[in-house]
Amino acid sequence: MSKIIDQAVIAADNDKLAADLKADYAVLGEQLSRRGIAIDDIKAQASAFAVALPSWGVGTGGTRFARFAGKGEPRNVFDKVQDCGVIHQLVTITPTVSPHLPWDKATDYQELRQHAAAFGLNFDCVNSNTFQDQKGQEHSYKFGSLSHADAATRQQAVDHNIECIEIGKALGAKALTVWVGDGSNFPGQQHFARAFDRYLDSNRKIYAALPDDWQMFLEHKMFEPAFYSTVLQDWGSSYLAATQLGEKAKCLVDLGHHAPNVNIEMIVARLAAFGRLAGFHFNDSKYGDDDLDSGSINPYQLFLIFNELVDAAERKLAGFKPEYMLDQSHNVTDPIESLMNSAVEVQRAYAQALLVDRMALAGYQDGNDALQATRTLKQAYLTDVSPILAMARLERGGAIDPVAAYRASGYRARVAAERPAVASSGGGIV
Ligand code: LRH
Ligand code: MN
Repeated sequence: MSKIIDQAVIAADNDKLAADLKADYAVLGEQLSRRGIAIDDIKAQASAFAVALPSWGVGTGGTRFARFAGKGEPRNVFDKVQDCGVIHQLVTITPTVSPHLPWDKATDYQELRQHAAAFGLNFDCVNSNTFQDQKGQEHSYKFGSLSHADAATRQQAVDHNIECIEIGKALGAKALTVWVGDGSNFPGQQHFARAFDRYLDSNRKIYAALPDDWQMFLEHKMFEPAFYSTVLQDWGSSYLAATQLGEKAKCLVDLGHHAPNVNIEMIVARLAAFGRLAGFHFNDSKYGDDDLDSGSINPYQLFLIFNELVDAAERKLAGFKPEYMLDQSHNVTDPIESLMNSAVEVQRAYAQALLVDRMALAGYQDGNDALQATRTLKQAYLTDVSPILAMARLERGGAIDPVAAYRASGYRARVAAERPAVASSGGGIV
């Protein structure tokens, strides 16, 4: 595996931090053993944790108002994959990249696959895009795509998704995520039932093109770009659609696609219980689909979601194999630093959830001891698992402090010199 960052730079930074880390790890190990928990077991599970990187997340993001390009913006999917390689080298828990088409179109996908493999990366779930019109496109998606009133426009969107499956097969992916912005801005503009029927009919054609070992992830979203109704607006609509399509269709939960204060952890518990939890697009938000860094606004919600996931795994629910992906927009930070930090914050929530005393919790729940029940969760959440996560990184050849090692490497300055500067532009998330 070729190392993009000089391993000596990482080693030098680790050498400064290793002694303190070993001391902190020992102290935490002592604390956990008093709770009947073997710290090395938690480290082993945290070490095996993995979350996929969004190819579109390594470029600076923007809003509808503006996008302020950063230095060394990736020029193409090969640059994006190299930047993902830097992230994986330093945090060691992001072995896959989720591509987005046509943003990541290439002429030779075998070459792209080998390029990724050189950095220890594989390709994960492919994302289609029928929420923008491409140059020379025959039919516009202005009034929707898979649910469009016009059959030729729907067929064009179906064909694009089938092309994404073909490209995904060449990249070694095993799933397709379908998010559509289809909806309406005015009451009466769209017939809710007919639009949903058209959406289902189009997805049946995509579903029929799935290889046997593939899955199809339906991504619901409350609003934006439509501001009155969205065809796949909530988890209920997604569950209905998935159960109409077949076993290979599941419901993907993007944390930012819910109204503020929605109990997302309960949605996760429901979808897991009925075998339709596809996985996640992790991010954080305070108002809308803000696509902020995971764990940056509401880390307790992220923990509560993983509390449900660990519970589901321990209860060995049928078909429970969720895919973990980040889906964020980095408008004011170095995307590589944000993605490294976010991957670790998602891993942190998982490790904290492993510390929950589930026997005690079940007892308090069955005994209606609400206070002791919630304190049992808080004890796990309030445990600083940083030494476990850092020790796992160190033992896998990563950085104890990924951001410090990254900054010491001068990688951003290096690619800024190699890659032509990109002018800031009008709106758009990428
Ligand atoms: C829609 C979404 C979807 C992606 C896009 C980049 O808001 O979450 O997952 O296709 O962002
Ligand atoms: Mn998403």
